[in-house]
Amino acid sequence: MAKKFPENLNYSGFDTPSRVEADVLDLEVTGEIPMEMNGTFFRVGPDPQFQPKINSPIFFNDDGMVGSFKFKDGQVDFRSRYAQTDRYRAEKEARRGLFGDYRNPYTDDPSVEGMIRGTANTAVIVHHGKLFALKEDSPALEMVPDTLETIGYSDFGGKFTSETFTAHPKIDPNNGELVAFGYSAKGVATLDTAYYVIDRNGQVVHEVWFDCPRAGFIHDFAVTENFVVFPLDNHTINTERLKAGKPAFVWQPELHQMFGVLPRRGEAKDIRWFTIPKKAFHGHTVNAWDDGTTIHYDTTLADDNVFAFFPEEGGNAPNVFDINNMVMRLTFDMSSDRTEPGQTVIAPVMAELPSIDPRYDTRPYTHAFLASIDPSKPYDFEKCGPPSPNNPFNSLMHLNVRTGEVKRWFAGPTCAVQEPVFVPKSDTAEEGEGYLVALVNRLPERLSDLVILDAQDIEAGPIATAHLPIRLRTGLHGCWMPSE
Ligand code: V55
Ligand code: FE
Repeated sequence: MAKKFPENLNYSGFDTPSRVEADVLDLEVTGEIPMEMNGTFFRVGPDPQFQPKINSPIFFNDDGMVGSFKFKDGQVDFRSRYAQTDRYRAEKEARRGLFGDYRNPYTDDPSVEGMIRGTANTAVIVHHGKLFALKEDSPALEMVPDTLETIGYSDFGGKFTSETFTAHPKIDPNNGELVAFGYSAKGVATLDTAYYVIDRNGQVVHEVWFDCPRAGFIHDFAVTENFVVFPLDNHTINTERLKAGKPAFVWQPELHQMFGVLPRRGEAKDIRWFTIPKKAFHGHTVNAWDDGTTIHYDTTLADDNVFAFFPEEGGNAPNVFDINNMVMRLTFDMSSDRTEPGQTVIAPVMAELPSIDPRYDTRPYTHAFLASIDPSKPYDFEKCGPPSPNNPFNSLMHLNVRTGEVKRWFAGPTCAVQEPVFVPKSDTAEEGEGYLVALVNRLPERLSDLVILDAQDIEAGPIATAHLPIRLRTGLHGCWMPSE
């Protein structure tokens, strides 16, 4: 019998389940879409196909819904499709939720025992002409870029044997390599971590297995010309917790943030662990580069547990809106025995979900773009209700990482912004010369807009806004695929 969705912050307001797959040709546009924008903006976020098997407070556990905005000749076409994971297909067949809590197979229906639990809801990337929808507890799910049809989980020619694939692989623009890893690579709560280099044709060319010092989140990582850095945060997971039905991860700040540094073509014996001995929560990698011996790793860093749904043992967690977050540069000196990275503040502002010019990934760079909270700006509580912790951002931000200069565009008192993605103007354009695309949640109208800004002048506001006739729930990460 059909039931209502549980009363739950994640299923209310703008994030009410949508469950709509759509095709909308030639979106209505205010302003002018630049004619040189030829390509597709992909994005993904959670949107449950069915009422969940259990009522859980974790926003990260619903089916991935992939959206594409295809830009051509000044027009934009929208399409959305579910990422058809094994889980999605099993539940569709059963016509109900079969999978239980986040990262907890012990809460599943017995009929799905041993099945890949991934939702493919966290990030999308394009590599060797293929679109991959990613969830860090599962392999990469291959989809067709043009149609958003699902092919299935990929093992990259049989050589990718890790059970998991990060949601934040990096593509090196200099050689086309896809640099990736999986943690809990031999199953949930295992220490095994697998690192892979996949060449521009999708073939695995380097593989390293190592054990992490503890089983915890490694959500993002950093890649430079000569090194990779694995940031291990303060949340840990173990099977006793899962069997007891507790939240999968527990926040243990006394363990401190750890960073495993490996030469990009290194072996397991080469890994060196660094520690930041204070309470902190690293979010996403902005970019990283090295000069041969020193690694510069730019990241967002908060001063407390951003995942309130994974609290301390006993349930203690801060209010998300009280946490201080900033953009930091961590420096790892590989020529000394120091085990603490240097830490300098690039910008002391609340900003997350960074994007850079992809042609500068893994190399020295200047420009970063993020979603941000500008606390000086108003919020229309009356029209919008309480701000959602799933999407607290009211502004897009351009950060010059060399000077620390910040420019922002405020989306308005009834809007929230999602992750911006940078689109280069052309192959030969200078760094940062291009456009910024981002979804705007129009909260009272419950509709979504896609804004397009001149990345070098975001304070001027959108040069074009494509209006969707539907609402796209708060999502996570996106990417741009040029048409050639
Ligand atoms: C994150 C997001 C996830 C997840 C683990 O933002 C970490 C971090 C959307 O799913 O499963
Ligand atoms: Fe992420």
